[in-house]
Amino acid sequence: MAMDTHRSPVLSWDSLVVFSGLAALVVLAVVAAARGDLEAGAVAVGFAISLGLLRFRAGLLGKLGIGLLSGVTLFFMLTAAITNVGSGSPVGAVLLSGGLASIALSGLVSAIASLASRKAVKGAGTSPLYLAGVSLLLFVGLGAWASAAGGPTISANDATLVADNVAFSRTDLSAEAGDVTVSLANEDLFWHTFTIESLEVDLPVPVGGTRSVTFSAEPGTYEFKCRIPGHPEAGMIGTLTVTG
Ligand SMILES: [Cu+2]
Repeated sequence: MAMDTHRSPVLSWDSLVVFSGLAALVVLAVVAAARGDLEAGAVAVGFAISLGLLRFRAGLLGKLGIGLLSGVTLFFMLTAAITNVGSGSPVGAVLLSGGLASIALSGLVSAIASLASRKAVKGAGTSPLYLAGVSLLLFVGLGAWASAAGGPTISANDATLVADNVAFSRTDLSAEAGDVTVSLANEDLFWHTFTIESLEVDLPVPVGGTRSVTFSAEPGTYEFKCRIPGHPEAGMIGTLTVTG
């Protein structure tokens, strides 16, 4: 064999950055198109721009962009996947968030490794392959865990809300005084909350998840909102009327 393995590694950090960026772009674009999810579309555009920037200045800005977007995606998707499993969400919701978390893990680490080795000799041997393997294991592990954890458990509720495309399905809720239960299903790719500050109610709901909260309320009107910055301004705000 005359092949020089140092000069043609099986998988380099540089190529893993590109693979991860492309994979994230494709998954996010499909989610954006299939669900009409504006935030997923925005992040997909970010990955597309970063991939384009890889062509300039030795890829510095592109790698920074992919690393940064991957880091944010990893944080949100991994916490979403784990809490989804913990609350028995559908396997599909766990696989979507788990898959994105896996892709983002590989994008983040390969971008850091690639940036760190910019001035060193290119070609990192088998380390990128190990990382790709670890990402795949994370994905398979989350999927298996979700399958074993069983289906969703949704109880009867006084009020049921859906968050879709940075909007609540209803902005007027009513309930009788006493114990009030509200459940929120999040059909977007990013977190939303059901928050009533005056009652100290705060229910974070991850991607694809459904959560319920029970609180006691006296007769009156209460403002509820999603406390993610920018979301109340986008219209995620409403009124709960409690009658005696
Ligand atoms: Cu929100």
